[in-house]
Amino acid sequence: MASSPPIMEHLKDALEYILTPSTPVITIGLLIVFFVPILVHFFITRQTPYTSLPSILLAGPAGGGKTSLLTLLERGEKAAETHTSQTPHAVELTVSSDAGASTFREAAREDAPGSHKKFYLIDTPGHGKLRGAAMAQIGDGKPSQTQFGDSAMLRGIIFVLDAATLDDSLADAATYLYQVLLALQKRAGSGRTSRSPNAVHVLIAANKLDLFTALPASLVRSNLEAELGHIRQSRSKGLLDSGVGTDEIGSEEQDNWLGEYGSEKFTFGQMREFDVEVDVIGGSVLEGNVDKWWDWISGRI
Ligand SMILES: Nc1nc2c(ncn2[C@@H]2O[C@H](COP(=O)(O)OP(=O)(O)O)[C@@H](O)[C@H]2O)c(=O)[nH]1
Ligand SMILES: [Mg+2]
Repeated sequence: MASSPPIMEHLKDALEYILTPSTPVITIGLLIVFFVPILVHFFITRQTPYTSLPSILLAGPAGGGKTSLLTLLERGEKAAETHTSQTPHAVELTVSSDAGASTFREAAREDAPGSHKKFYLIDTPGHGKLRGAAMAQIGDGKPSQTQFGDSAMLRGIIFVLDAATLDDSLADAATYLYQVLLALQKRAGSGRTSRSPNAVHVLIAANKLDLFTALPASLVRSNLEAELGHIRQSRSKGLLDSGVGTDEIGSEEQDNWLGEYGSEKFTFGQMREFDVEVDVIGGSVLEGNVDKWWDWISGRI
């Protein structure tokens, strides 16, 4: 019985070896300490699909400058001739929290200081019959997969319009904007019963201010508000004229009323009740004057 069983001997040896400070043991220990977290990180980021990026949607009538804006932001240079978009198209862009950057190009550089956040910028066709693509991206606030990820990740809508021809195209632009705002209003309403969707704000980008016929942002705002008021009025005319009191009008009628129910004039401020903030800012893609729009995007992401 002098010799203990060989297994115990081996165990004792192994234990002694591990507990004695030696280069290989320390090296293996350090390797584990350093690489396990890195491996875990890669494992987790692999599992998170790209589709979880927040997104900004470009909408607005055809010819407003959506595709030119997307190209400018993507390449940082003036757009070549664009062609009429038939299908939605998205690019991945980066905003940085660099407060010192004076232009969007500086703030969007990969090596800009500050923290970086990626997002999708989604271009959609503006032609009347193809507007369903933009409306599908807005969704109803419930998580639903669209072509560019979850519609619940939508953070903002840039409604680009041509401020130089707005006088002639006001009715068409306002009709489209009405659709967009009503969809957002319904989206916010649907959230009241369940999980509230993230607020989606709207930037009305009054583009082409380089042209001398262009209306300033303040006029674009008041013209649109007035036209949206007319559209709202004509859509509900049948019911309001029939002399039925507001209580007797079905809730469906209230659901389809944009802004404050029963109000005479429409203002963008009425959308605040539905968590929709509307800004009107002028700019020009042609002159690269889009920094204020870029700041607005940075604030949404
Ligand atoms: N003068 C001027 N023209 C512009 C500006 N931005 C875009 N355009 C032109 O407007 C036209 C329509 O632009 P596009 O990006 O295709 O509009 P989209 O239909 O909204 O995608 C193109 O010929 C552009 O060159 C601008 O700021 N000023
Ligand atoms: Mg286009």
